[in-house]
Amino acid sequence: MTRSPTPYRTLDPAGIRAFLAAQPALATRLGGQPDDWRVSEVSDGNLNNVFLIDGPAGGVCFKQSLPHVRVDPNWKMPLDRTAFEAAYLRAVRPHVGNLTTELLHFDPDLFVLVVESLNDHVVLRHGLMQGGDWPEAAAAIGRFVARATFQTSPLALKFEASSALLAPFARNHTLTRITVDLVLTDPYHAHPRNHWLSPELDPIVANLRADPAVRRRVGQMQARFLTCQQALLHGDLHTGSVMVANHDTRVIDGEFALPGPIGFDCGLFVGNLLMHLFATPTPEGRTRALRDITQFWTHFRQDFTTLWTNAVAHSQSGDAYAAPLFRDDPTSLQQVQTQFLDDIETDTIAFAALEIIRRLTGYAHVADFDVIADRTTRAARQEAALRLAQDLLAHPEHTSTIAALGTLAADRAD
Ligand code: SR1
Ligand code: MG
Repeated sequence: MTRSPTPYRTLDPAGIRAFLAAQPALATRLGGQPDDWRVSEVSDGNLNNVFLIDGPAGGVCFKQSLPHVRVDPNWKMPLDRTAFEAAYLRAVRPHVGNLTTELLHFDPDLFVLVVESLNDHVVLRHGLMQGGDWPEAAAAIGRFVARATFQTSPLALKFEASSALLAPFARNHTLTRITVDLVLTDPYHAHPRNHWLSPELDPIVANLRADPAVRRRVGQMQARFLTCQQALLHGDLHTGSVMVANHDTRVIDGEFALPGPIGFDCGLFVGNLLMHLFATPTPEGRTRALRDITQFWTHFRQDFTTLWTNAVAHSQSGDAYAAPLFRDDPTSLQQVQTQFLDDIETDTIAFAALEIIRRLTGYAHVADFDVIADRTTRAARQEAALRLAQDLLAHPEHTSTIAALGTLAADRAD
């Protein structure tokens, strides 16, 4: 029998109750009767409706694509993003376990995604802005990126398998277009979507756009993003895509997933930690941000290398750097690993700079600098972050490691 599709409609709280009541596993998870369930809207990102539903026995998180950008109903958008998020969870959860959320249900007609509820958690960005500290979180994100990218790359998979895994995500055109425009292009020319703290930042924005070295590096990174399909990426790994609680860190919101350069995921996370470093008003906050950047990178690099070494040793590696060539030559293996990870480090620094520039001068800003009440101080901190980003793009040879980046950023932020 063929299933007749339910026409799409945006569900309100009553519709959400009815939808969940019709799914026996979800209704059991919540317990009691639909009228007992508390439905609270917690939409925080730019794109989707998100609700938490709590019942007598437990909770779930409900997310639905809208036919437009949530924060701009005039910006129409196809609905398929939650389908990509569901596919991303299916692809990476076996490798990362509880570093992300459990997928409980996906409805392909209503574009509804239901995942486990993280009631005890806060969004990392919000927590950091309030002066909170989660000393294990950055290391956990480093492990997440290492596992999610290594295991979906041809380093771990035969080419037939990596190709079959990555191909559907190469069709995530709607959200990849957002990234190409909003992250990689718009901030470098006049575009009506751009905005910034004006007039204070007008000179630095003009200077950035007029810098030919910046233009050349941005062009290189556009090409890298679009042509270097190393692994399956999360695609939007900023501090708003991470939820934290004591001893528990989860990556959420994988709707931007696409095949791409691993340094893109690393760079977005590092770029957001750098913005927090420039925005946080206390020396202790800045020390913690620097620690988090170091922890993230150290754990990413260590875990990625260990996964790779073990895969080769057990002849379980993929078709890139194939085990028969390297199994009995640990010196060469170490050399190619170092080069591979150094290249990711270079990409990470450039993508971190691009993320800072787009979050301060493009369409979608971040709240981190809002903690600075005084406008002159806020402008000065944002200008310092933008100058750092410009220098990273114009002179990549001056700052070639995350360690050097941390030292430079701490110096400029003090
Ligand atoms: C219109 S979407 C704007 C931004 O929000 C998302 O979280 C991504 O970061 C995107 O660039
Ligand atoms: Mg998001």
